[in-house]
Amino acid sequence: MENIHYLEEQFQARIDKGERIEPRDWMPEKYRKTHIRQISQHAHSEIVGMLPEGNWITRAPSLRRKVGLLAKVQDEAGHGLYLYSAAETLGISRDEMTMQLLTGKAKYSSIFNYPTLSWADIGAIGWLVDGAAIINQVMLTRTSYGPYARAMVRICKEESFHQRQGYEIMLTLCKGSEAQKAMAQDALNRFWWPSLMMFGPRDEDSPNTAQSVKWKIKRQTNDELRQRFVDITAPQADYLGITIPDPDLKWNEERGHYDFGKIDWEEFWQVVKGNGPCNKERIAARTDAWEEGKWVREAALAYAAKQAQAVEVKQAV
Ligand code: BYC
Repeated sequence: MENIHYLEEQFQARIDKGERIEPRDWMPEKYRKTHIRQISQHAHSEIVGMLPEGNWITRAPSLRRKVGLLAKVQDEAGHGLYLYSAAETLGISRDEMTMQLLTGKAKYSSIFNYPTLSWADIGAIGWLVDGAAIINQVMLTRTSYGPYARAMVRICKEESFHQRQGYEIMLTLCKGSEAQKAMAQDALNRFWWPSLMMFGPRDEDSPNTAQSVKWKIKRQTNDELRQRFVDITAPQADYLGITIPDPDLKWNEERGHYDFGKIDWEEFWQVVKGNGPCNKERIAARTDAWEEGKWVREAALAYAAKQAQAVEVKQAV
């Protein structure tokens, strides 16, 4: 017991000094579990996040838009893979993580349970969802667990391209016909509040924040990041000439921040619990992908076994 306390103190001292924790280093069990939870949920979000956008690849309005969207969706797959690999360094397998997603044990971001109804939604997702993701993830490039922090560096570079492609879609629509501008406004109306929810519950309702800040997993709280997102995004909406659907959104000179209205937390928890507009559809799509990929996994294993056997025979000769 004494020994554990000593190890924990040493561990906290390393974190306080700003040292990175690496896979073979001693770490408290809860630190390991928190990382498995967060990194795997982050990976699942990247993979599930491909679905609402993939929905528009065949219907992108031009070849240029199609190529851009294809590249973005492929990037999300890459992000999922780096993150699953980072989580595997903590002693969980990719199969176990997949099972946790498919059985509802592991969460993924609430935002991907909303439908993409028009092409403007692809613009709004790039602008708002990737914009929110960057704000959260730039913080994570300095997170205390080495493999996670390193994965985040590349992910953030790609997310910044995603955000720009989304904003450029919005800009084009807002400079277009009345109908196109109305489509952009409608997408903003539907994606604004769910984007604010991406940052997670209010700090006072966030059970994980205090410990995660102490371990420098999180360097800023959910509310701090949400405020930063509003401060950055409100002027961008003004530039587009469309209106954020919040009558209480107002610059507060004294605070040096935008004030904003109340988030519907009941909606957030309903979506997190599986009752959002597309939760069932998203999990069904991932379950199909898992089942349809079975033969590929089996073929890869059979091939690896055959190769290993061939090496054994060669060594025996
Ligand atoms: N949706 O104590 P809290 C992207 C859960 S971007 C669903 O504050 P924590 C992408 C939370 O897991 C999106 N669940 O938790 C972008 C916890 O439940 P459990 C992914 C949520 O972990 C564009 C409970 O609520 N980004 O991938 O300290 C295209 C209490 O919350 C949500 C990341 O995953 C939510 N929005 O803070 C494609 C970033 N919010 O686990 C893809 C990494 C909270 O105890 N993750 N919950 O059962 C994080 O930074 C943190 O995990 C969070 C939550 C800020 C999200």
